[in-house]
Amino acid sequence: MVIVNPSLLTVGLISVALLHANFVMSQYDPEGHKGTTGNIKQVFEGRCWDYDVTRYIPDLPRVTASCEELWKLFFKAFSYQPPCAVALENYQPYLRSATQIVPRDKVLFWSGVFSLAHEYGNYGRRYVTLEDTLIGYLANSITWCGQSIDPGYNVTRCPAWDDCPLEAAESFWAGASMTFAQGAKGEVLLMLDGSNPDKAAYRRNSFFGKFELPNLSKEVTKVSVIVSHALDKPKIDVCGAGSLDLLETDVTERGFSYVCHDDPLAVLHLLCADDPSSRECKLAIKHIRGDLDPSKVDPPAFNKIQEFF
Ligand code: NFD
Repeated sequence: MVIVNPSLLTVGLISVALLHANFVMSQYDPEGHKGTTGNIKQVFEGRCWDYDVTRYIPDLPRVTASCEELWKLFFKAFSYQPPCAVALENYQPYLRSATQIVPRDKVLFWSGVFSLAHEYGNYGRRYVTLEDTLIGYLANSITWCGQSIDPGYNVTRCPAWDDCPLEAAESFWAGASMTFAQGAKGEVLLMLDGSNPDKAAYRRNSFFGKFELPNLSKEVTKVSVIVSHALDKPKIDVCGAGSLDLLETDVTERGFSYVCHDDPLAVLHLLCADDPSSRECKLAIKHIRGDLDPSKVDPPAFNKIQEFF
């Protein structure tokens, strides 16, 4: 029988964590090699019209360029070109025309936690991600690449990002990430995955590490980090150790202040809403109701209480 110090248990229960499969959901399918998304022009322009009507985020400035103009600039950047040789600069006219400056203290970056970050940001209402801005919204989760012959884009197969250094979509996201970081102001938030056995939470070669952190504007004061952990899974990367140590160094060397929180309650509650039957969420519920027998529960993997926001 495991005897648990009740105060330890209390603290541990509150530091419940996250899941991998659920919050690492994004559009990337390594085996996919799909061609350019069907009806890409209509999808792009339709999204653009809809962004102004139903997706409009009150604090973000409206873009003056028309949806047709934006499509032309985006298409020109990669069409009729080899898919592996699209320079970041090609997207500059589109990026310049579609840029919106995000209000101070509202920018949210993420690595490995696509779904969770967008849920936490409430799709632009609490925090604004690149994909909540028009630049990212129009391109998110679609595939594209060029070819020299008509119609100028390949409908059957686009290379994987890892197959070539300047893949059409990878160059886009690099340029978009830089632009997004250059416009950030005040305190920025970064959400990371602390439960991936194959990828460190912070990597210098991630888009965040390569294109966002190095391009943060001088108007940024602080980088506030949330490390999320999959519910009932080992906590591999935590604040103050491993890759988070490296992140603190990289952030403070650039003159920003740094703070890091493992599994803040607001994030934990989101995870428990998706997976209330996980062991950690069930324990938390029992604890809240006061009907937990401490002698029957193993201590959690780490014991930090995080009161955050
Ligand atoms: P990540 P991160 N091949 O989760 N952002 O820090 C293909 F095809 O590791 C947004 O690198 O975090 N896709 C988007 C890949 C894309 C590959 C890039 C690969 N080898 C950057 N590697 C976006 N919305 O798609 C990674 N990906 C794709 C900006 C895959 O879709 C955001 O502002 C994965 O979900 C955010 O702050 C996504 O790239 C940061 O950079 C992110 O990879 C996230 O890039």
